Amino acid sequence: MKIVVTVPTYNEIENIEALVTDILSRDDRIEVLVADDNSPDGTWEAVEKMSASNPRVHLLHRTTDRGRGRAGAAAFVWALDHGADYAFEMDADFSHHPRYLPAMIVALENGADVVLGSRHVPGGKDIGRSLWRQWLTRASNRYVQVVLGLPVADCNSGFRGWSRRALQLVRVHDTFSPGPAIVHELLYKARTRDLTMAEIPIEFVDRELGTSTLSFQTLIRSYVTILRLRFMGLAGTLFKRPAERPS
Ligand SMILES: Nc1nc2c(ncn2[C@@H]2O[C@H](COP(=O)(O)OP(=O)(O)OP(=O)(O)O)[C@@H](O)[C@H]2O)c(=O)[nH]1
Ligand SMILES: [Mg+2]
Repeated sequence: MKIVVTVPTYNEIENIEALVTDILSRDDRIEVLVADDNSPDGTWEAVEKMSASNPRVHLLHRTTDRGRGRAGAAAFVWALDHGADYAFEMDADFSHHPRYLPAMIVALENGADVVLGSRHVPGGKDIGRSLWRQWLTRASNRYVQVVLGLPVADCNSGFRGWSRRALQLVRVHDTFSPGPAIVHELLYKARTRDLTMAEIPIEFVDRELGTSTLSFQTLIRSYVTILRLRFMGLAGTLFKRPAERPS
């Protein structure tokens, strides 16, 4: 049994070493893959150093096709290529705490195809963010639920685990979202494949160290991508390689 926990990073030098160490301590079967887009702050060099002395740490050092979505998809493809039975994705800024990994692994072992770390199920929380930001999260969550018809409480969660079969069924090697909308693209594709989804309550904590890469422009682009996903679903083109489509 091999579990690969992937972490997309851009300028996370203040978080990455502590995060990787914490993730590895949660289960002996876990290996970590950091997918870094050539961060100028030395994140990838730090991971490279860790990987030299620890065979459970891996680096995907990306120098082209930058983006959180591209990095996340490439990391899942790496996990499949390296024989992962389960693959997880989580942010590097401790918003997604590794302490939830064991319960999420159990959910997959109990037969879920996809497991989400969820703020919006009983026991889940959104901590440390301004009321405005919490409202924005809830409003955008509602938008995604309605537009894509997703049967989950927290559609925006980027803290997720997948079975190998589920990643193959959503054709993770053939995604197109460049930014954060990758989480919606994969979830929507999972829905169209009738995959079962479980949600584990998490306390989502706002980042304390490092800086956010999320801009207003990225947010708007994600909302447009979500609409496009729905149209593609209706047109039956969701699973055709959409390389020529604009992002
Ligand atoms: N590889 C890669 N990772 C990225 C990129 N942009 C963001 N990330 C990572 O994606 C994860 C989520 O990014 P954040 O900046 O925390 O975005 P957010 O959680 O929506 O915003 P905050 O509320 O400010 O934390 C983090 O682990 C980032 O380091 C990118 O262009 N490439
Ligand atoms: Mg964050």
